[in-house]
Parts: sequence; structure tokens; C-alpha cells
Amino acid sequence: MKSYEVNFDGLVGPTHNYGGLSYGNVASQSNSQQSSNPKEAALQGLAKMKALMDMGFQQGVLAPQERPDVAALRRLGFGGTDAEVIERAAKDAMPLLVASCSASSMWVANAATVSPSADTADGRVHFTAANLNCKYHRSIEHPTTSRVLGAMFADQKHFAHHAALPAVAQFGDEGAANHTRFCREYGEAGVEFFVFGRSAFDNRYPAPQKYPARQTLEASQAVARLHGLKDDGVVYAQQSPSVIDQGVFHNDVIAVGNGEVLFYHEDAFLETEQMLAELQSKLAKVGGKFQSICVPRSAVTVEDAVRSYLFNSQLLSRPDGSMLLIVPEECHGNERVWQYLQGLTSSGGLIREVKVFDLKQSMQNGGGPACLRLRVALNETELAAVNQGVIMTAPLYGTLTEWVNKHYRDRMTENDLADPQLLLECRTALDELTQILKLGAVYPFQIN
Ligand code: SUG
Repeated sequence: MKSYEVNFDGLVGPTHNYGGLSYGNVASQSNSQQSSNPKEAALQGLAKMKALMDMGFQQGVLAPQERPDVAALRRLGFGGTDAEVIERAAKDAMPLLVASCSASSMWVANAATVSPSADTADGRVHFTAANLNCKYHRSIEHPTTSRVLGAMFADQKHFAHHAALPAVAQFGDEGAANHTRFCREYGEAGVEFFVFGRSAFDNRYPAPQKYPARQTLEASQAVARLHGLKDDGVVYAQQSPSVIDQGVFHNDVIAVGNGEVLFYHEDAFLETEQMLAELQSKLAKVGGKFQSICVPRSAVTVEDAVRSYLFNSQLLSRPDGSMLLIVPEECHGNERVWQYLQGLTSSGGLIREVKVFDLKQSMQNGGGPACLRLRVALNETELAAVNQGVIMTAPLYGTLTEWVNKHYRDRMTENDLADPQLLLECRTALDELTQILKLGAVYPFQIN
């Protein structure tokens, strides 16, 4: 049976702004308080989806969340009508209003961890929503994420959904941003590679000194258990604490993998040799031939990797077996990174082409091409069981572009977030979106 990697991209929500909310994420911190352009952000994301679809890849779309999150503000003690909740938060606790307005759910690589049916004990595709509990503004995403994923992958014969892990730091889970799967074919059993930043219960593992390690070993292990993965089908590796301290807040900022290939920076991991050997031997057990491409620090420093987001690229398999790298424009703008990429594609290796995308609106908050997509490997039957409303087509692209042009503002500052009118605009837009994507009622304002 045919199988595919389907990329579900996060649609940027109408409140996209630069809140400076993510300590440890260099771009988020350095662009704090700048004015943003939600319309441009959403159109940039849609242009990437359309381009990948036009190249022949399977593409889907994942809906944004209801923001401002009035219910979250109510839980923090703000009362009255919805408009009063927003006004009171703006007056007394602006940082909380900003957090409740973040469009951070666009980075759907953090929405969940997904294990394809070929890897799981019960033969279903398993999803665990990420608790994202390292950052308050992201910790409020998972209930809606779970409802949206449930509406997209509703058929229980094929899809199993797990609630987010306990919302405490020991089980900090950032989803697929720290998870990669290696396989020969998407429909065959593979090896799932979990990268963690620290251990919560075992102090033999070193931890970063400056910035938080968002993913714990214990969270990764819990997800592997929930999904029914075999020990032979799992490899755990620790991210180097020193790269976290240089702004590598997720593994997908320093490594990307696809098929049988891992593309990574020399400084990305601890115990790299041992990890590569384990990946090689476990992939061999399922008939695969593991290959790694190490980018040396002499060619690209960690700082260049963080600035350019070279590794936050999408590594895609083409029908002839070669690979294509989707990178952000910032890679083109960095001389050393661009030179490295020129050498890589002309060396006769597996990665033959690089395509550049302008994703500046998202990049300024630390979200590149890979952050914007959630990969779901599906066989033909499973793909047919997905809610077809979320599968990208030329007409859907047209409808979503019109929808963005109709509902989104082209400028957003902190003052705009305090405008109660924004809430009404967003709800009107999202209500229409759930009809376009055939999601049913998934947002708090539609349910309560
Ligand atoms: O969690 N930025 C996101 C970026 C997530 C990128 N995802 C991956 N690497 N997979 C984060 O730090 C910034 C929001 C703000 O500052 O307004 C933010 O949440």
C-alpha cells in the first residue's frame, strides 16, 4: 500500500504579534514589542503550503486557536463581560493579556508527537498533544489542540489520541520539535528518535545553565509508552546543554531528519557517536540504512545556525529518492550558511536542491519552515480517513487566502491587543474557518 508523509501546516492566527514571551528563544526576545503584520504572516504560511502542494507533496492545514483566550484570563481572576475581562487585564496585567493573545499555536511542530501506525502496538496512528508547559502562553494551547486534532483525525479505527502529559516541569513536552522518525518507507516500521534537554528525575544528566531545557527525558519516555512503541524502535538522545544556552530551544533548531537521513550540527548532541551507532543498528533491524550528514562548526557555527535557522528546514523525499531542503530566506542572507548549502547540493550527495521561502513574520518569533508543520506519516487508507476538509487543494488555498484578506489586520501592536473589538473579529473569522475546514465546534466560544 502507498504511504506518505503529510505535512499539516499551522495557519497563522489573526492575533500574530511579537510579545517577547519566550525566554531562551533569541528571535522572540530580540523582536519583542515590534509591530507585526498578521495578514502577511498568514499569507506567507499559505504560500509555503501551496508551493509544497504544487510540487506534488501531500499538504494539510491545522487551524489556529481562539485568541485572546478570555477563558484563560478568567481563570486568572479577571471577571465581567468578555470586553471587561480584556480591559481589566490590559489595565492591571498587560503581560498576561499579551500571553493570552499569542498566536503561538501556528508552530504546530509543537502541537503533538505523532507515531505512525507501523510503529505502534495497536496499529493505529497515535497522537499525544504537547503540554508545552515551559511557557505560560503555550501551556494554554493543548486543550484546543486536542479538539482540533480530534476533529481532523476522527476515525477511531485508525487514530488514537492521548491527552497532554501532566502539566508540571518534570514532564515538559514540546511535541514533534524534539522527535524525528527514521524509516525506509513511510508505511514501514521505523525508528523514533526522541531528543531531550534534561532529565527531571536523574541528576546524572547535565542541564543547561542559562536557558531552560523544555523537553525532559521522562516526558519523551511517557509518550513512547503511550504510543506503544517497541524498545527496538526507539532511540533517546540528549541535546547538548551548551547549545540550549546558545538559543537552541528545540532540537529542530539544530537537526532535522527524514527517511534514512539525519542532517545535524556537530555540536547538537551529547554522546553523538554512541547515538549514531544506535540509530544505525536499530534502523538496520527494520531493513533501513541509516545515513548522517554532519555540518561541522568550522563551516557553520551554532550562532549562524540559530540566526539562519538552517536546521529548521523541511527535508523532503522526492520520487527519484533524492532530497529537497526547504529553508527560510535568512539562510540565503547568511553568507557562510549559503556557501555551505551551495556546496552540499553540488556535492553529488542525497540533498540535491534547496528552496527558499520568505517566512519573516514567523521567523521573527523563532519559527521557521519546520516549526510551522506537523508531520503525519499515513498510508492510503489512513489518508482517506482524515477529515478531507483540512487537506490542501487549489480551491481551499483560494478560499483561505480570501478568508485571510477579509478578516486579518495588517498591523498589530500591544495597544491593538487591548481592543475588545479584536476578540469579536477573531471569533467571527474562526467561526467561518471551522465551516471552511469542516471541523465542527472546536473553540471555547463555540462550545460554552
Ligand atoms: O515556542 N515562539 C515559539 C517558537 C516555536 C518554534 N517551534 C519550533 N522550533 N518547533 C516558542 O518559543 C514567541 C511568541 C512571542 O514572543 O510573541 C514564541 O512563542
